[in-house]
Amino acid sequence: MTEARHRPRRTVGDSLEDFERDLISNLYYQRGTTIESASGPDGYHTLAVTVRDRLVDRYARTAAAHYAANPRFVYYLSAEYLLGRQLRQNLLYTDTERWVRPIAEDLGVSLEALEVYDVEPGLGNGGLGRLAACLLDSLATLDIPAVGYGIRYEFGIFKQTFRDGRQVERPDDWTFYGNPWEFPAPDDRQLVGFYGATQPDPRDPGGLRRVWVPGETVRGEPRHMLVPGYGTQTVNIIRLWQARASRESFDLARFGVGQYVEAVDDIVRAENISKVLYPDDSTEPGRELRLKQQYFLVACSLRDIIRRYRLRNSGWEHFADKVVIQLNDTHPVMAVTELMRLLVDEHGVGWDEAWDITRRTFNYTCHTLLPEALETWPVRLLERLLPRHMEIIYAINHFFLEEVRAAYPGDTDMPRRMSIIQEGDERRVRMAHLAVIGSTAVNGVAELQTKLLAETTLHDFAVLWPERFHNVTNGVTPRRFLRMANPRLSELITGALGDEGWLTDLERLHGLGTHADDPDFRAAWRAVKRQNKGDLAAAVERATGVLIDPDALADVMIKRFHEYKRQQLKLLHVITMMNRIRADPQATYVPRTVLFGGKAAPGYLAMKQLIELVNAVAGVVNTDPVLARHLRVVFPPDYNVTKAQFVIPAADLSEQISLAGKEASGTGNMKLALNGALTIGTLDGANIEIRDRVGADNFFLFGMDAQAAADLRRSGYSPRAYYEADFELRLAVDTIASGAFAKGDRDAFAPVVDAMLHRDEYMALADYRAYVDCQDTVEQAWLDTERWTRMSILNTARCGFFSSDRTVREYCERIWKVDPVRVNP
Ligand code: GPU
Repeated sequence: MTEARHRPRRTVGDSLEDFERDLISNLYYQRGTTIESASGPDGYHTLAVTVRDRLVDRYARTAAAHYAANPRFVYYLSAEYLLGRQLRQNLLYTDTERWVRPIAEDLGVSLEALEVYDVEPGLGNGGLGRLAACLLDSLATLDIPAVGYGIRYEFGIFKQTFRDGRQVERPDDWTFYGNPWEFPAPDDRQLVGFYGATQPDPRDPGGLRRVWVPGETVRGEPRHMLVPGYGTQTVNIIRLWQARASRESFDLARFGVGQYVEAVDDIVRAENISKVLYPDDSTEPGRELRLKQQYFLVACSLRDIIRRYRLRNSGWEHFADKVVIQLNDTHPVMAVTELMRLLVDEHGVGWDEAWDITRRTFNYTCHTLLPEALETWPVRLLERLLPRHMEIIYAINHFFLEEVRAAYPGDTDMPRRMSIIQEGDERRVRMAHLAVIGSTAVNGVAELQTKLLAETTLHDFAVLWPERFHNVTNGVTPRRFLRMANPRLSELITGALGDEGWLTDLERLHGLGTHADDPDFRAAWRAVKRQNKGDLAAAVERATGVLIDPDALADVMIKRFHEYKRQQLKLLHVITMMNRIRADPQATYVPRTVLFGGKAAPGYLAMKQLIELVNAVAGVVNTDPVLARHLRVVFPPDYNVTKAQFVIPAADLSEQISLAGKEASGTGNMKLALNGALTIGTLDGANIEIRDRVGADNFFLFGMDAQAAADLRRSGYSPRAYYEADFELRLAVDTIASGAFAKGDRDAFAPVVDAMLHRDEYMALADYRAYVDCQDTVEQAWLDTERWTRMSILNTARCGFFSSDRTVREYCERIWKVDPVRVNP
């Protein structure tokens, strides 16, 4: 076992010459071409694998160190990951960009030109998926032994395009050019069963152990991607499962009689499981294939976790000491029943011992306060698709309800409320209840949400088991969202603080506080923002054809379209600005660019109409010479992680205007504040914690708090009353109703108007006046350039808390109880 045999490539002592030699060799032997005839994809792929190989070396050493230490591992189960582009990140993490630049220059190609082939894996919808990616980044950076498990969707989140302003979805064929970042591991494939029936196990007559004979089996083949830590040797992995038909699926009999297409029916059905990501954010369509995806992820991952456990351990008594599994929302919660099934049915562990192991292994993160986002599955569907799991759920529920009855003797309502089974015309399984019952720790993702969870959604559980409930406020990785997204600001920060230590110790940004009063530093700060805005203006022009003024206030609302996030409120403000300019075109106005970014779920018709309206308003504003002098509205399509990295560094104003009590946390709010944008926001989610840290003077607060919103709803909310009482609001709504954004067609946006005036589920009209007045305060602050700059610097300086390194440290200490394992160079 010589070093050389295990380490064909040395990253220590690696040089520009080594790198260049590897590049040429990879181009030649992997792409079968030469510099003279290489295409763009050839160049990208070659650079990618050359950088990747540096990480492979670290990964091999990480795996060896983990094997030797046999540590406790964190397994993160998530149906979504939004990793973002890989090339720049891996250049940064291997510190090889300094070589690639001169080599590329030599060859007459630019890194930027190659980067167009670096397609981000869009394996998620929004905040939940991006959080998973940030946590994995921080886990590796903190040297925590961890594996992320997910699904390798063949098609990720759809590409958003606009046709006549309407959202049109196109498939995201993200592996079209191949994906140089992943490694297939077919040896670690797993078989997953569906359907079929259960029968008694002769080894346990009349007992809880049973045999499940599935009616369909599907293979899961893993591929992994490397997840490097920053400033450390650790490289962890994320394992993504792809569904493949099992060998028996090919119907030779049919093929033999000429039914070639029918012969592959089962193959197609099996492989459909990982075909496409469900494009719903926070609201579940509840379809059978989605449940199949969830169980597929869970079944493959648990078997893999057990396989890994058994590499160094035997028996079950240490399982929960070596394994901790984090359930990212309810999507992977079937893992609780699957682990019970594996232990009891397949490994013959007694029920009580299996339950103890299971409960000690799992923890659950809840990312919502919306009741409709808490998944439930029809009992009848589960009985058919996963008959054994349904039996196990009944058994778990039985023992649990005994506990509830013992705790509340004589109370018949409590067992009904807490039961895993929701009774009614269609009986359903409440996945959140199963998650809480099957976990050691349950956490919310910001202080307010955790508090409201314990007071409302999960109140009964918080009373029964207060010790299970925790808050772990979300965070974001400063590597991607500050260093990579905003290199200019990063350089300024590093210059001011003396070194790059802040990249892994973000609280050091506090050191910028003293520079906030230095006029030269402020000027430099403004210059960075101005340059970033110039870059954004160029990108926006390319994407939309609309010219924007880099000196205008850049007001951004970037997030999924959802009623509770209240893009409609932002739009009412835009229309109010329009109406004011029209009423008095000679007055002076603060020039403003309003940038929207975000997708709507394809089935979410109200939000698709709102997108259409945003585009229609943009069309009117940008082409009206009077309006366009002061105001521009842009909506670059297909907002994703890559675009976030462009927009965030250029933002002056961050719109975080959800109805208080609805946004669990938000993470875009953190990214924007960290990049020096000032927030206009409600007391919702992590906005509250941002404001607490940056200071009330450096945050534009408006609107009802969660209590006021709940009170108003209870007292009977009437949007119409607000409409009638406020002249500007009435004018804004009437402008939409008049057909002004639809060439006079009054019907075009009637449903939007109708929803505002008659339902307004998230009470945008009630917060309108406070919001518009607060926007006036924003403009006053903007006019005082020095003051604004100071506020901006202080936002960055005081947002160190929102590093996902801090988030992961809290999970490690309070929930996972894991320690780092260092990897030697
Ligand atoms: N979130 Br539930 C999603 O992005 N998708 C979901 O299905 C659910 C929650 C978001 C929350 O809306 C957001 O407030 C939070 O910051 C994010 O998860 C990460 O916790």
